[in-house]
Amino acid sequence: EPSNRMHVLWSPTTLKHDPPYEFLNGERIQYLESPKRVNLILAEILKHPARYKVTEIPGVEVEDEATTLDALKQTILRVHSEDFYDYVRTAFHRWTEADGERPPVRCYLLGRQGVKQLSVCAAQNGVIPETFPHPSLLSYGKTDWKKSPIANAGAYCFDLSCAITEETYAAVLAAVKISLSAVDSILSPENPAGVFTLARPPGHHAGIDVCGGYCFFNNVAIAVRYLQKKSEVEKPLSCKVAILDIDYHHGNGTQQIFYEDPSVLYVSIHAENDYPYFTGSSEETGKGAGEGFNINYPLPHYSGEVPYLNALQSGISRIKDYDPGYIFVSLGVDTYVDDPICKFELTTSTYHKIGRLIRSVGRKTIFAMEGGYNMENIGQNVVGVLDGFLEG
Ligand code: OKP
Ligand code: ZN
Repeated sequence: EPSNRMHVLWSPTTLKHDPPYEFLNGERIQYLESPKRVNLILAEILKHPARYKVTEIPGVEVEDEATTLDALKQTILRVHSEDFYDYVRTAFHRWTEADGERPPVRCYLLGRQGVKQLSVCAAQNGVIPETFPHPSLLSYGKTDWKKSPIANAGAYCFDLSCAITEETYAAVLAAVKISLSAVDSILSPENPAGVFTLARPPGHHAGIDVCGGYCFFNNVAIAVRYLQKKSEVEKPLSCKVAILDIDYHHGNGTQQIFYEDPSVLYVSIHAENDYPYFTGSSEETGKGAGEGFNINYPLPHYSGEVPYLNALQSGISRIKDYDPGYIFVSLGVDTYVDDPICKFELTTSTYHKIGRLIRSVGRKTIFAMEGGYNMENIGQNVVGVLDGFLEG
């Protein structure tokens, strides 16, 4: 008999990733994907101990047993390339140690008085790209961009939102660990109907060998592979999984990872003509054996509850037809009417309805935190979805 308390997993180590800024419309602004988001959601969840069982997951320290770290790495490598993994792991230290003593990398301000050295340096700001070794520019083949830490950033990022600070690697590993613990939890004898991974950085934009959109490792994709491997031992080849991505933005990374895989159905509802601008069309339906197992619902800007729930009903009926063993929900609440960077018009009451609809599929469900940037309502909106699921 499934327990009706939802398990919530989080880790204080995820709060350590805290880059100072990002760019929006060419302007430097405060980093929107901030640690505060987790604190606000957690505070809201802790108000309801009868419905949520909260567990703190310890982070992985670099000094941790080599075997623990290696097992985690091998699990991540089922999704990401090793070159990319090594970029995320080493970028900060490669860059700041490039010239010997730290911090050697300084920023300069070009002003009317000439070049002025600033006190700010890369050690605080984190590693972000400065140039992009674009494939069409590499035809000479004699200059090795891999030697340059800064060119590496350009090669492994598709935007400027993924600064790698000294603490970033620890935080992204903790996010992966939370995601794997959620799988362990849903397969445990306690058998909860739902688990929520309150992790950050988010994951759905992270592709096989590229980060972007605040995402480094694709938490959901890694957890899906881990679940499939774990359940394969008991029931060979029986583990079909559906991913329902309800973040405002298209999960280009998740789509890429499973595009040719019929064992994972990816369904996304997102804004059309919006970030990341190069994926998310309804004509992207999968490839090869995966044809028909990728379903996109792009909706116009300013869509509200009615078109949103229509798309969700349709997506949910496709998921029911697919008949997965498990559902992962990439849960973004940046669809909220007052989100600072998004243009949908959902209200807090819509989130309850979304949760209830997800429960109607009747499958074990792992909710994974993705986006949502309105600090006044993020807690209520996330708990709205989870409460709706619990109320069924
Ligand atoms: C991440 B998630 C454009 C800035 C866009 C990135 C948005 C990432 C959203 N210049 N910022 O899906 O909520
Ligand atoms: Zn988003």
